[in-house]
Amino acid sequence: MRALAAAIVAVALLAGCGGGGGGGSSSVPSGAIKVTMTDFHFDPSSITAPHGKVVFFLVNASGSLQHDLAIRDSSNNRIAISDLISAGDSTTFTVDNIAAGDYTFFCSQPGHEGAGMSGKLTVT
Ligand SMILES: [Cu+2]
Repeated sequence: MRALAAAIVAVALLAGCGGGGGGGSSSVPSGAIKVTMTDFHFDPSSITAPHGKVVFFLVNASGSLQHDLAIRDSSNNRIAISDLISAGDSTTFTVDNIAAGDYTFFCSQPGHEGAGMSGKLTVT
């Protein structure tokens, strides 16, 4: 009975979060782009963002591996990299002053990009 009541409360809280805001470390900050990392994939794998400051909310939903999110420009210069995120954790990753252009985002852990952890970032 108690578990059922807790589940109902949880559902009610989730439903209440739709309007923006709501605390808790697992909620997506306002204006942030949520990116879920698994072994070995980013979801979404194609992101469009306005130039300037871009805030990512990274969720590592993999079974056990650590992942990060690095960004390189079309000249293959790495312009930003997030902290390494453990399985089950999430973090906010802010990139300041990103210019319009086409970028690649990828996981910098050995072998991960080759296994499929990359995507396209289009900054407008
Ligand atoms: Cu990775």
